[in-house]
Amino acid sequence: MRPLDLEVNHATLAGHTFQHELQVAADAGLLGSIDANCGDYQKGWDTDQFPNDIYELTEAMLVILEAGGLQGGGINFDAKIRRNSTDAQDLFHAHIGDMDLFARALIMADKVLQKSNYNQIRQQHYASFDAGAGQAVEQGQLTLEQLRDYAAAHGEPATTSGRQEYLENVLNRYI
Ligand SMILES: [Mn+2]
Repeated sequence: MRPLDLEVNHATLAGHTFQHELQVAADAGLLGSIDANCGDYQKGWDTDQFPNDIYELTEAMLVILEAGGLQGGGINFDAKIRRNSTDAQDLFHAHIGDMDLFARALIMADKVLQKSNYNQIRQQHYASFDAGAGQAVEQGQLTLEQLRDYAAAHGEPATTSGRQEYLENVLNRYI
C-alpha cells in the first residue's frame, strides 16, 4: 500500500487529534507526508489555515521522530491565508513563520526524546504489554476467554498512575 498523506484539518473534522492520525498511520507503516494546516475548532468545515500551535506541532514531531521520519514525503502547506489578509506580505509571513514553527517543533521534540524521561515513563506505564499475558494479548496469542481466565485467577491489578500532568509539564518545559 502507498504511504498516506495526512491532513491536519481533516483529523480535526473527524474528531481526532492530529497526533492520533499520525500515530495510526505510523503504526501501520504508512506515514508518508503531511498536508500541514490547522482548522478552526468553532467551525464545522475545512478552513485550511496556516498552522500556528507550537504545542500541537511538537506533539506531531514526537510521533514523526519516533516513527523514524516520513516515508519519502514532506510537509507541504495545504493552507491559505485568511480572507482579511490582503497584503502581498501576508503570504510571506504565513510561509516563513510556519517553516520556522515546524523547525522549532522538531528541535523541541528531539529535546524531549533525548533529554527527558518522557519515553521512559511511557514504557513503564505500558510495561505489562511487554511480557507475559499482556505481550500475548498484543501479539494476538491470547483469546478473550483465556484473558478472562487470567483476570479471574490474578485478581485486581495494582493501580499505577499514567502521570499525564507530569508528562504535559515535560513537554511544556521544552517548548
Ligand atoms: Mn483541507
